[in-house]
Amino acid sequence: RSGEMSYGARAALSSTHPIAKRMFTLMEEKHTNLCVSADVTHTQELLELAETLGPLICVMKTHVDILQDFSMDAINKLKELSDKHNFLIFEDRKFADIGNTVKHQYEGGVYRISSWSHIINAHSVSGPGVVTGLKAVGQSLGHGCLLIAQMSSQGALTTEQYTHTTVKMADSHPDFVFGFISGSKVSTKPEHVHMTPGVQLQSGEICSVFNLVFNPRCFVPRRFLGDELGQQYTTPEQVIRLKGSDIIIVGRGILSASDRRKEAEKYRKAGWEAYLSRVSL
Ligand code: 6AU
Repeated sequence: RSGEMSYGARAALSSTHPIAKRMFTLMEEKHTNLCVSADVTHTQELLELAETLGPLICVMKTHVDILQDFSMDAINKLKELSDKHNFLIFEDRKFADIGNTVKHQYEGGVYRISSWSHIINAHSVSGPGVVTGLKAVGQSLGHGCLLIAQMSSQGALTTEQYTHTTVKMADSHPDFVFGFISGSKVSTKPEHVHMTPGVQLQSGEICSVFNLVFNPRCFVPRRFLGDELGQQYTTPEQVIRLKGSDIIIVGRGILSASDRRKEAEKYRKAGWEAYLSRVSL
């Protein structure tokens, strides 16, 4: 079962997509299954994150449409840092339209995502045309796509049937789709990569006096709480060891810390140790 195979062994399978191969290989080399979600609004901060956290991560996930000062110059610097520190770039664009539209969105516009992002993701809701459209642009560039099979947010419409159909869609496009965004392992194929958002280490919250008085929910561990806008959190240990996912995606867990590098190292260690305990089961 894929849960018991090492990342290295999965990289070596002949059916593993080149991007997944690269990912599994660098994960094994750098001892990391941490993807940082660089949800910042200025390019300088994005580049600082890439420089300081680069050695600790396997993937840097971006939302370039929240940058106030997006420029191709900044993107070129990000590309240099991805080479320097050996991590992959994942633009979390969540394509979700008909094939012809997503093709243009991926290739053109202001961001020209296909010219710099190794990885993109897409919702499967519009049917397989979304993959065909994206593949027409990304495949020849050697890029890969993740399908969103489950979402971390409260009330998400990704039912069991939806997830199942999404996995089948991925199976029909092994030359472009190499894995999933999901809360748990949804595919039994060891060549598929599973990346999970909604991760925080903290399992309890130190309540302020104000919260003790006015917010009884502060007695509930933070991972059950989320962020007031529907996000829900689980821990690296749960995600990697119990749910059988491969990569933890962490945004605010790291970004809101005063020492981001130190915090990222905690997540890298927690994710890696959970992986080691899983493969030695
Ligand atoms: O750690 P957070 O909560 O600060 O950030 C989580 C990141 C955000 C979301 O846009 C993204 O992960 N995300 C996704 C992705 C990666 O596709 C899917 C999902 O279901 N939930 C989720 O939070 O940048």
